[in-house]
Amino acid sequence: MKSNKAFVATHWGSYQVKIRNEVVENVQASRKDSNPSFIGELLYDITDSDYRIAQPMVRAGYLKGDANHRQSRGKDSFVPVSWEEGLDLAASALKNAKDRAGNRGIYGGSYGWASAGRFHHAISQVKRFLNTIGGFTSKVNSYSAAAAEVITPHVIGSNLYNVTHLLNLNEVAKHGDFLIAFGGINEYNNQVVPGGVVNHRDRDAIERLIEARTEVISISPLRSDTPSDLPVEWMTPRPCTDVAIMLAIAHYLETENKVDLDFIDRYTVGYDKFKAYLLGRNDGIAKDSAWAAIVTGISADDIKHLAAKFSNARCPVIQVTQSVQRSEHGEQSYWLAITLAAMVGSIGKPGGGVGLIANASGFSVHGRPPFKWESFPQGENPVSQSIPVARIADMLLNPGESYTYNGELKTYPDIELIYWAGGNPFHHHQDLNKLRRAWRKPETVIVNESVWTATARHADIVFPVTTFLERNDFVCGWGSYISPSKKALENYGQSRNDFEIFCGLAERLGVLEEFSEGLDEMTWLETLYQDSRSNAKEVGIDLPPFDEFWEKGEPINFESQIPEQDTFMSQFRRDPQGYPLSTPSGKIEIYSSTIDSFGYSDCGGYPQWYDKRELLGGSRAKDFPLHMISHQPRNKLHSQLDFGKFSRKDKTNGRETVTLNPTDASARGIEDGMIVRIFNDRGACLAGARLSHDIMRAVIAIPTGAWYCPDEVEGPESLEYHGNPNALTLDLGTSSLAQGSIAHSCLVDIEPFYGFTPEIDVLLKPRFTSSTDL
Ligand SMILES: Nc1nc2c(c(=O)[nH]1)N[C@H]1C(S)=C(S)[C@@H](COP(=O)(O)OP(=O)(O)OC[C@H]3O[C@@H](n4cnc5c(=O)[nH]c(N)nc54)[C@H](O)[C@@H]3O)O[C@H]1N2
Ligand SMILES: Nc1nc2c(c(=O)[nH]1)N[C@H]1C(S)=C(S)[C@@H](COP(=O)(O)OP(=O)(O)OC[C@H]3O[C@@H](n4cnc5c(=O)[nH]c(N)nc54)[C@H](O)[C@@H]3O)O[C@H]1N2
Ligand SMILES: [Mo]
Repeated sequence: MKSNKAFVATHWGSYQVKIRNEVVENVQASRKDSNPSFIGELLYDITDSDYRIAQPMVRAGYLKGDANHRQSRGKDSFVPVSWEEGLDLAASALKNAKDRAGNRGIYGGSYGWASAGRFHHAISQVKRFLNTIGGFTSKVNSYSAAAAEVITPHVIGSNLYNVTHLLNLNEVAKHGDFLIAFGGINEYNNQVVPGGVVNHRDRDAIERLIEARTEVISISPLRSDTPSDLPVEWMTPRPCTDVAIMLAIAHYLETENKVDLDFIDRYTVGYDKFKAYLLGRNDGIAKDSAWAAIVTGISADDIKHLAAKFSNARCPVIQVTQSVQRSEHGEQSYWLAITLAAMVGSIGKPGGGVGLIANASGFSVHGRPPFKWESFPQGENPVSQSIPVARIADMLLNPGESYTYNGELKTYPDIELIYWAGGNPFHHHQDLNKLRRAWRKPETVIVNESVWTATARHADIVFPVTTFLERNDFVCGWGSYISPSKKALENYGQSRNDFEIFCGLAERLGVLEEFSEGLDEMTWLETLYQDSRSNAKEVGIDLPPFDEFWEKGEPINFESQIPEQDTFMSQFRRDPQGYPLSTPSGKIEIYSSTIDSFGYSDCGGYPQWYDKRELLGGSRAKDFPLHMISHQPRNKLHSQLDFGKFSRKDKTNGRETVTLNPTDASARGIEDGMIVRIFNDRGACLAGARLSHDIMRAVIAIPTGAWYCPDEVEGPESLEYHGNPNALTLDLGTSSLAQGSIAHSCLVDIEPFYGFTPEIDVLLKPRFTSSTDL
């Protein structure tokens, strides 16, 4: 292919790309996108040979079969091998793992965002493959919102992702008059929608909010968490104290007789138990604004003022981002947000109520099509064992130990082999020093990757995969669009699609027919599309036949065909007996006897405040007096394409940029642009300082996504060179209930770094050894 054009689709938008001599020459967002994401700029660097993996690779110590080879994992050189050799080695490692530990000994949770296509979805690919060979230990829930995912079904009887449309910002602009946004309304997070997006509509909704003059309160440590042209009142409680603000509002409503008792009576259970806690009848502590002032650092008057406005609004709305629950006891903020909306009786009203994981990922403006988009079927997993996703390091370090999860007492399995495709645990997991230790447990680690991420560098066998520019697929996110994604480039080097890699392994393990069903890429695509088209037809939506869709080669918008949808909450509001919720009581559970019966000391029967290990104002803050927020990166998706020019231009002196308040900076002799060391007793990383008044005092913020680049030292004395905040974060579960990630609960300190500034070698190729030199 000398020069060609193709339409490709990603989690952050659809683009027309022009290719010349196998290099991306031009990237043009779809004409159907009213507010395209700038992340598309990263596509220019997708074939950069400095970062791509060109050939299957095996770690030298592993290939030699050293008895203590696991100790050098992550530090070793790699030996380029042929596909035959690599696949043979991986197939026999899988066989050996099964023999030694059974299929439970294979960890295939393989969490990650991978790419957006329905067929080449790496996680579906790896799971289907492992299922065909007898199954694997899997994972439940996400890093994004585990606490919310587990608590929400107990409280309103629904899967979290079925209730993201409970609150639509367009409806808020139409009907709502007062919105409290915990975690803000972050525009740049809305660039990304899981599974793809064609038209970014959040800007539209923001403009409607501006026009409607809806009063918005943003509760967040960063001013930039709301669009600069949206007038908001910015409140800055200490991070991870949102629950205290919510409790004080609830206390105000109760003591000022502002609770909608009819609503409470008809639609909820257990308010009395919660009320006794609010008033301090059990513990002698009223959760009033004076109490909340001590916890949050916001004055009691300001909290009361906020509560008064909330209670007097015609249609008050409360929304919580995922960030708010990605912290210790994260379950409570979601439970309380629902409780507050119930107390003012606005749940189920048009434009009112509660928005869960409301603003990020465009959830609240896209809605979901009323039928199922088919994707590459994962099959059935014969192994029933799974772990909460963020407990991976605990699992590896503590085989046989027990832990709690959502009412169950479970045991960590003994893992012999990890297979990862489509994620970057050495980006996404907390306390990466701990993960480095844990990662030595299995005998074999296999990773499919297109680039030399830290995870690829911590593998024994690395299979090079194509990117979405090198294969055919289609994408359909949560909106009313379906977009083709066409092969624009030849496969980079010897890379293959995940599908072909798994076909190669399946063949060696005698299950090829079962895995592939004898179909190739285009036949799978056609099958998945036609099955989805039949699903759409059942609800009266007409999509063109596959050939027509594929030949046209452009996104289709079927919005005009989507029937008006009643949310289950508005049905419940209209007729609570006719449309009960799927909770034990059929109502909103302000008190859950189910959760109470679990007997957890860190998540009881009604929403409440629990003291936290890492909190400003707490005892640990004497040693580490700054709270570190590690938020999503604005200019990329997590760690993807971090090496690209568009990601690098926001770095400072080549390292991730950390934002801090000038007062905190000057107290430490830190100037704008300086290289700094962020540290605590779990680890340290370097970063480039940026001073700003748009961040509250005693808080620093550093985006995630800088490829992890640790030194050889491990543990608290280690230094990460590139600015990866997970060198510092705490690896504990949200609570005994959900065991979710608590990335945002993290205290640190920061100082100027005057030492020799080390090279960021994760951006250099790993060391290679030729097989003859072994
Ligand atoms: N401190 C802190 N940590 C966090 C968070 C935080 O807020 N703070 N947020 C958390 C959240 S919400 C999330 S969702 C996670 C995200 O964590 P991840 O989803 O693991 O991050 P990504 O960088 O998207 O990793 C995807 C990887 O898949 C690879 N990939 C892409 N396409 C393909 C493909 O077709 N095949 C294969 N085999 N590989 C492919 C990419 O190259 C990339 O390396 O991070 C979590 N970590
Ligand atoms: N550009 C871009 N967009 C993305 C992603 C990406 O990688 N890049 N990732 C996507 C994914 S996987 C997810 S899960 C979503 C995540 O969506 P979120 O979880 O909402 O995103 P974050 O960026 O972690 O946090 C948003 C803001 O919350 C504030 N915040 C943090 N802790 C607290 C707290 O305790 N209280 C309050 N009130 N505010 C707090 C911080 O100031 C932060 O900037 O974003 C998605 N959108
Ligand atoms: Mo996420």
